[in-house]
Amino acid sequence: MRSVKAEPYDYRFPEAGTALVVIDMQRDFIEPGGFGDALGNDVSRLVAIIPTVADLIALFRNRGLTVIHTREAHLPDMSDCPPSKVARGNASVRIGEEGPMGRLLVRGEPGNQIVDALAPVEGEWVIDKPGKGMFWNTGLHERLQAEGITHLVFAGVTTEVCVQTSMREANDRGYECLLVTDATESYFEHFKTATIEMITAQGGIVGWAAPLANLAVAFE
Ligand code: C5J
Repeated sequence: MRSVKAEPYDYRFPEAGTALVVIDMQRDFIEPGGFGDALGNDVSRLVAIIPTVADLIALFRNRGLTVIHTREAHLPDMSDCPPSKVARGNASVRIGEEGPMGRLLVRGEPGNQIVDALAPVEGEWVIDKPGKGMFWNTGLHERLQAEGITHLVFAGVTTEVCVQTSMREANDRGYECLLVTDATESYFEHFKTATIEMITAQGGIVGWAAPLANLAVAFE
């Protein structure tokens, strides 16, 4: 077992049974003209974590560990997108509509791709998820179980929406979860802070949190 100095206490993980999950580092959320931008958000906070996420991916890649990338993505016919999700909010362009990078949050569109700096390499898992959480309608739990993965390290965007939802879903399924605090971001600073507090409160009710530097030390 390896051990990371984390909140609320040290996170212990078996290297072979641990996967990295990078949530939704796709152009739709990170680049101007995407879904995040269409909702009126300033995407620059999310752009800033790209180098840290790249270093985190390299840490797992170099050790030959499982790396999972998710994308919030709907089928082109939108049959996996509830009308309530399309109607929600006051977006200048809605989910499924044509934006500057193609149809928003639709599989295969340019905006639905992971940003170039973090592009998946051969052998890494790419999970298209129609929900905010990574388990609904994806078959991911079964795949993780088949690989003997028991521990999940989380990064990506946004901290309080898809990252937190996926981490809570994972916690309920019995995975031991660590959030890498400088490899996740929100459009709203206080939401990120609050999410980390919620996750680690009450003795780690959802899981653990630590910066990348602490995780890197654990791998030495
Ligand atoms: C959102 C996400 N915020 N990936 N998606 O709609 O967090």
